[in-house]
Amino acid sequence: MRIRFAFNGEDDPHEFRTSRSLRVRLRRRLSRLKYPIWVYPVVTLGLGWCLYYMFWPQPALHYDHEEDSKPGISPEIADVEKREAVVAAFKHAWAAYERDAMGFDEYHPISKKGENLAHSDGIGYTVVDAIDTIHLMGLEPEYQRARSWIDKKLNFDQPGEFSTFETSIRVLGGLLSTYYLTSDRLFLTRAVDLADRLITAFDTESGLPLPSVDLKNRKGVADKYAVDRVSTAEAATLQLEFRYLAELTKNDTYWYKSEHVMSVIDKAKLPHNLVPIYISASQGTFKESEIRLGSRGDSYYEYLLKQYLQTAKTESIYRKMYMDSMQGIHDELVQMTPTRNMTYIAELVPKNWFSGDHDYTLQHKQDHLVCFLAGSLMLGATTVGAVRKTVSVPPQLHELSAQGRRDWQTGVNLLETCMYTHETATGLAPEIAMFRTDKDTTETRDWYIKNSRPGGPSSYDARYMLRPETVESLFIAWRLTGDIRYRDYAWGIFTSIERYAKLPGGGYATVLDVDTVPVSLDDKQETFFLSETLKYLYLIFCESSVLPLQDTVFNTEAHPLPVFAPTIKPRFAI
Ligand code: DMJ
Repeated sequence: MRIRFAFNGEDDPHEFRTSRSLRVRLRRRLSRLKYPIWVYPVVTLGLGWCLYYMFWPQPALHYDHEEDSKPGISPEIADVEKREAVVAAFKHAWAAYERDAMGFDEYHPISKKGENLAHSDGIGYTVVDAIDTIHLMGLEPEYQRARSWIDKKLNFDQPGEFSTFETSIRVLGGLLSTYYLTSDRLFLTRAVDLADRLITAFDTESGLPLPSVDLKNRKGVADKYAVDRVSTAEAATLQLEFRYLAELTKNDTYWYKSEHVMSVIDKAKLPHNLVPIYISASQGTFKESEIRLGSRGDSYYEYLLKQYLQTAKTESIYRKMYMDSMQGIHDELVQMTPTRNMTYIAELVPKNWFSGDHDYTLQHKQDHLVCFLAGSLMLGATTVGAVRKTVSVPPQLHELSAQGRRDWQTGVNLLETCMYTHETATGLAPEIAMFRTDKDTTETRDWYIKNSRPGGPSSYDARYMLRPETVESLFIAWRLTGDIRYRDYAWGIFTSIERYAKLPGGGYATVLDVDTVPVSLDDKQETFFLSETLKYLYLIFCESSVLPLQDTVFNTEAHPLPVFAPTIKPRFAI
């Protein structure tokens, strides 16, 4: 039987009867409905909308860069022109932010909008993170405008939850480095105001800082999902900033509160001297969690070395902690691929979650973040691992201890692996690389991106979010070796960024899949692109006398701070 609604007399009477009885049945059904009829389509549409946003890949900008954005710069061009090209890239990114989102914490370059981190005004995330790069690049009008915003508009009296770690490394770090570079007291005054608010995060049973702070109400805020949980790297990556501020102001509270964290972690660390990524804020003991040099683990190791260097190698406790942990990394995490013998740093994953037995299994995964370690190992080899006060450029074998030689070699090899992960369709490296352990593999690369295939739907691991870690290590490697190869690598990465992440209308955006061309872009220009990636690229093409490594420590956000002989007596010592 055909069923259809018939509303005009020309239709067949049989059909009319059928449709009339259907309408009666429908009316009866409708009268039995629990809610008014309009509720049902509204709820269905609402549900559909939610599912769409939860599971459907978000619309991204598809932009075919092949046609109009060839790098346009021949490989033979001089270093000074390369440096100028990096400055032009910085201006392209900054001008778009200034035009569309000045003062907002973060920038979305495709929608051309700014966004703040909390339900309050911005706290200078982008402006303060970028201002020392602006100053270094000699961009005077831009510098004056950014300074004026910090002078007139920046206000830390903001309610909401601000990450203790991110605010310390980006905002406190940016203020302190700009003070160091310019001696302008505006930056110091602002740094003290911010630090006095941040320091309240350390008021916990163990003295470890809570992950967030309400800056207005001067109160630490616990992790919403696991109240007692603190990230190890986040707790142990504030010390350079607070120690320098303590030295400048002679207020030793900044020093002792941040130093105490190091003693808590030292007491809790495991026999191999490596640290799980989570620690208990109340107990000061490690929680069963991954051990890795990637997210939430990385800068703990970075700051061990840098705390030793910051105070002119006067605090041997950090030298010891650094050396012990590098031994642990070599014993437990350093791996080599079976076909191309590429060195990478694997992770340890708990076998029995929540058991607290710290029994682990190896996972052959390396975050892009891990690439900081290549330069850090090389820097460590020429300082902690040196048998003489100064070492040559490049270092000679006899100038390094056995451990120094080992770390140098691992650093050099790891940097080659990081470059190897740039062997993609775009020349950019993914957020996470997995390494093949199978010797008989027929694949061309002995690493891969999980859940991703070129041209297919991209996974989180496949993205390049304008991160700096490889160029950071290339910068250190260039300074320590003078090997032109590292400048060439850096230039290659820069031209890929220009080609694939640059937006013609201004700004740069995250590439969603490094292995798929034409690329799709995500609407985000991370602040570390301005403070780190472009700064390190710029410095690679500068003379080595600009911020020389022996006088400068770069905080984890690439903010340069000075090496100094401390006047405050450390309490945590061997
Ligand atoms: C930066 O914010 C810092 O370097 C941090 O330590 C981890 N990495 C991001 C950029 O990738």
